[in-house]
Amino acid sequence: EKKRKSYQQKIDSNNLHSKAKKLLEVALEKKSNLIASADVLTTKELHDLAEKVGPNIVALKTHIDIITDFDYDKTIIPLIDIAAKHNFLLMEDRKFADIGNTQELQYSYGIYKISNWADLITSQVIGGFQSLDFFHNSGVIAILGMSSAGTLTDKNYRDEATKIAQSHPNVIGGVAQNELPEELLLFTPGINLDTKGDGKGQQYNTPEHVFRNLHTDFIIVGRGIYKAENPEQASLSYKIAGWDAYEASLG
Ligand code: 5IU
Repeated sequence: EKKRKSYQQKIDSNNLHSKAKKLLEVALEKKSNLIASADVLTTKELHDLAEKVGPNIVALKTHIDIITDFDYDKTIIPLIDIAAKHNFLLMEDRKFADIGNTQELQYSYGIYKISNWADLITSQVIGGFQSLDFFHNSGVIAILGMSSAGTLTDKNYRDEATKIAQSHPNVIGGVAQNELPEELLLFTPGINLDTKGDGKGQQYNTPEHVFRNLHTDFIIVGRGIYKAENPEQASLSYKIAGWDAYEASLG
C-alpha cells in the first residue's frame, strides 16, 4: 500500500502557500484535521457554534450568504475575534464559478467582502486557469469532485480540473472524493459517523474510510456537529475520530 505524507512532511515541502502552512501547523498544534461546516442561519448561531467547536477545529467553513441577519460589523468582526481566540482559520465555501473579472468583484465587493476575512475560499475551476488569478488574500480550495449522488464531476472533468489546481500558485488543495496528487491538500466533505445519506443526494463516509482509502488531509463535517444535541461534544468526537484515522493512515 502506498504511504501517505504526514502533515509535518507537507509543512516541510517547497513553495508551500502561507495559508496551507498555517492550516497544517494548526492541525499539528491542536491534533485536529476537523473543519466544521457552519450551515446555520443567524449571526448568533454562527458565533455560538464557533465558540463551542472552536477548540476542536482547524477551520470553520461558512456559507456566509445564508446568514439571514448578516451585517459585516456584527457578523464578521466578532467571528474574526473568535477565530483568533481559538486558533482556527475561516473558510468561505463560496464556490466561485465565473470569469476572472466577475470573481474578482465577488471576492472583494458587495456586502460580504470575502477577501477581507477568509483565510481559505472554495472555487470552481470551470472558468479556467486565469479565473483564479485574483484570489490574493486567501488560499484557494478547488472544487474537483462532489459528494452528491449524480454529480457531473466525472473522471475526465476531475482530471482536467486537478491539472489546473496543481499548476495554479493560489490553489492549496481540492475538495474531492478521490485521492489527489500529494502536493494538493485534500478536503473531504460528506462525513458522518451515524448516517449514510440525507435523502437529498448527500452521500456520507466515515473518517476512517476517507483517511485510509483517499489519504484525506481534512474532513468537513456539517450536520454531524451543528445538528447534534451537544455540538461541543460532537466536535470532540469527530476530532478524535479524524486524528485517529489520520495516524492509522500513516501506517
Ligand atoms: N459540500 C458537500 N459536498 C461537496 C461539496 C461541498 O457536502 O461535494 I464541493 C458542503 C455542503 C455542506 C457541507 O456545506 O459540505 C456538508 O454538510 P453536511 O455534513 O451537513 O452534509
